[in-house]
Amino acid sequence: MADLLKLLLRVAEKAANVARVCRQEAPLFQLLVQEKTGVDKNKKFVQDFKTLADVVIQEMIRHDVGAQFPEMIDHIQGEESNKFENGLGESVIVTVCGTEKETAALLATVLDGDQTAATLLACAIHQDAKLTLTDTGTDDLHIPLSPSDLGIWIDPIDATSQYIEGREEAAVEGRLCPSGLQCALVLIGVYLRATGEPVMGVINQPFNHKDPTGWKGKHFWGVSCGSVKACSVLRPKDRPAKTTAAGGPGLSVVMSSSEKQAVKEALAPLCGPDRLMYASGAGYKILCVILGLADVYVLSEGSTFKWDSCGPHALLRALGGGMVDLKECLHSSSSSHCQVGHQDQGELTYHQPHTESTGADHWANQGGLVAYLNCQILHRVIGELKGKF
Ligand code: 2IP
Ligand code: CA
Ligand code: CA
Repeated sequence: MADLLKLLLRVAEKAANVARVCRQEAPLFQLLVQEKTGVDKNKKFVQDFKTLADVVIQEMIRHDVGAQFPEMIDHIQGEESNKFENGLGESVIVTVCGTEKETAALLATVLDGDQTAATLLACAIHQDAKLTLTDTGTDDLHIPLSPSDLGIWIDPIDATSQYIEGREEAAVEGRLCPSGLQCALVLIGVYLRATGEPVMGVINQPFNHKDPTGWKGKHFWGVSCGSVKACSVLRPKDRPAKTTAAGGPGLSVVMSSSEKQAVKEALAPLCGPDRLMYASGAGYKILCVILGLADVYVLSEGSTFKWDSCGPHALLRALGGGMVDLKECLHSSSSSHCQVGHQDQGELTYHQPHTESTGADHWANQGGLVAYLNCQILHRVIGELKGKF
């Protein structure tokens, strides 16, 4: 299934292009940043263009994966639904059509006849990403998976608020970006339908850095399938010491700035000075752990969803780490997560909805989570949090 990985890298790059085009092309950018005003209130398309960008990206990924792997088409899910209501109250199913012209015509109906915006968007959707896959290490990979056993979770754009706001923060080497365009990510995760185990993940950061020609992206991938573990990111033990969070005084923890005070206070004593950090975007915080910019990401609320965590979770597992349900770990009497045979205790899975919940909460990571690379550190964090909130 190295073909699937290559395809996901390509579609994620195409998704990143669509995200960049929406900010670069004036007619699309204006729609993206429109504020809700009195006059526009009934024109749902204007307020919801950001949702349309998400829907279009998700459908494009679904279309391209389904075309190459028809066995998977009914098992590709994401944050968005493809049903969209235009300014006239008509419901339109957004799909990627056979030709660019047809897609543009369909998008124009959603965009209340805005041909310019529809044409620009259709062009980006139908453009084949020129992603050079040399040096990614995917060529020699043999991944023992079959498409009919797999499902996919997509978050077309994570940290949408940062994407819309569009602040251009300068990145500092070895430090995370607390907010700004860098936090916006395209997330694609593949899991086993039978067990819900995440086995392959692709993360594309459309706005990684800016050069004189504009924003440039970066992609990351990982595979964790039985004994096959491979990742585009170096394993912690192979990293140059100064680029990692480990080794300094105390742990480094990344959280949402809206995290509970009790959790912040409980973890502060474990952390070194300035090492209790805050950043936007659930996917971006997990990426910070993957890259060693933080030891753990702790979230005490059920405010993330399967599409936020599946892809990045596969990269953590490829590097020997993982992501657990925080509530489950806090209530478990066992401390055996690191012991052989108990590796998967508390690990999040991706195949079972919470049938008692409604809407998006069906697929929430309800018990909160901890993302980690080192399970000894996970233990310390869980031990510290027990009984504290
Ligand atoms: C959001 C986004 C938010 C995050 C939230 C996610 O996804 O990643 O930034 O909150 O949990 O569901 P926070 O930044 O406080 O961690 P989206 O942008 O796709 O709605
Ligand atoms: Ca999200
Ligand atoms: Ca999203």
